[in-house]
Amino acid sequence: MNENFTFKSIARCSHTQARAGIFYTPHGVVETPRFMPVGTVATVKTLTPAQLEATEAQMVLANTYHLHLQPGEEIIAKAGGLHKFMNWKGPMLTDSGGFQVFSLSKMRKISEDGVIFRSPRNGDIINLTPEKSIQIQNALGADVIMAFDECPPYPSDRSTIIASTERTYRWLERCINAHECPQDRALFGIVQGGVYLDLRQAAAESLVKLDLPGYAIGGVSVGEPAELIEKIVKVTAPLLPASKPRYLMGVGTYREMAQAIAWGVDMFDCVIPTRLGRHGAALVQGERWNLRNSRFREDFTPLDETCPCYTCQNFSRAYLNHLVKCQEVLGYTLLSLHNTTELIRFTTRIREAILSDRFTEEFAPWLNSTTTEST
Ligand code: PRF
Ligand code: ZN
Repeated sequence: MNENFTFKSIARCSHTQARAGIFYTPHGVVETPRFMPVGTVATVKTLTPAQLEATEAQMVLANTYHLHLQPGEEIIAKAGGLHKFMNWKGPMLTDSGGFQVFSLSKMRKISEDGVIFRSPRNGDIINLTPEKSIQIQNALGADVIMAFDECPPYPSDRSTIIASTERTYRWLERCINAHECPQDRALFGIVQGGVYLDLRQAAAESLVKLDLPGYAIGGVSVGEPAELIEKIVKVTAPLLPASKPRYLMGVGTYREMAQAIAWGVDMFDCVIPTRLGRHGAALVQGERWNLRNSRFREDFTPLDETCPCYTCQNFSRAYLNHLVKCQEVLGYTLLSLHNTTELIRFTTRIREAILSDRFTEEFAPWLNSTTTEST
């Protein structure tokens, strides 16, 4: 057992598999369930670290793919690692880059060895392998690093997913061999398997045997219908060890998080709060509002009266409407600050409900309904 990365479950819901826990890392704790903001290029877009801290963010993400392209891991290592480089003192996690190569680069070739692609920045040929991804992530120095995996598109036929899931397993073995400092950095495995529940189950079972310090569910929210996401999580999460953190990658809508928590998931990440913020939109009590809308022109109330964030405590909807109409940077910062606070607060409210065993009562609207709206 790795004492630097223990996970303690401190309360269980009596109706679902939801749990409240504490994940200990060398840079502090993550109180779960919890939403993790995404800082792709070592910045959570538009927010200073002080503003980020005010959202009650604990663990923050960054991306191997982007940071390898710019500024390069050598520079970040020279700065003393990601924490020092970006001045984030709390826990950090880096994604392995595989998923980003698949979703962001056009010219790519995948083989048993890894993925070869052209840098969108300068056209250089880049060869990203499991070993290279781990080497980059070790140089970046986050607390949690992710296995290099293949995230196939939806839909993919069964034989494609079988081959891809098997390769992801072989890549995981190579990641484990390449990982040099397991006391300082926890390597999480990623369960793939597409929408085929038996393949998900087989992948989960073989990954669990490797006794990693944490497990993620990947390959969801890639365009499949919402009901399928819940089915995949329902089958996969309970197979992952109760004594380790469970992380659902790239998921961060209210409904998907609430449902996944009910199946025992602890951690989430998504670019939604900052992306919406930069598009002039706000998450308000489960809805998405476009602040450009003229209905806000003379609305001098706060975005959300119940929200403790700096934006809601100090500014009106009318002012936010004005800022986004003028495309002022402050508007995007204030909205990103609110949206990030809102999603973290949603997961901490769920955590408190689990602690008092009122999760299913208090969050029934998110758990029962099967409508497909996407907030
Ligand atoms: N793998 C990795 N990162 C990811 C995903 C994945 O499958 C997803 C899928 N939702 C988001 N981010 N490595
Ligand atoms: Zn707010």
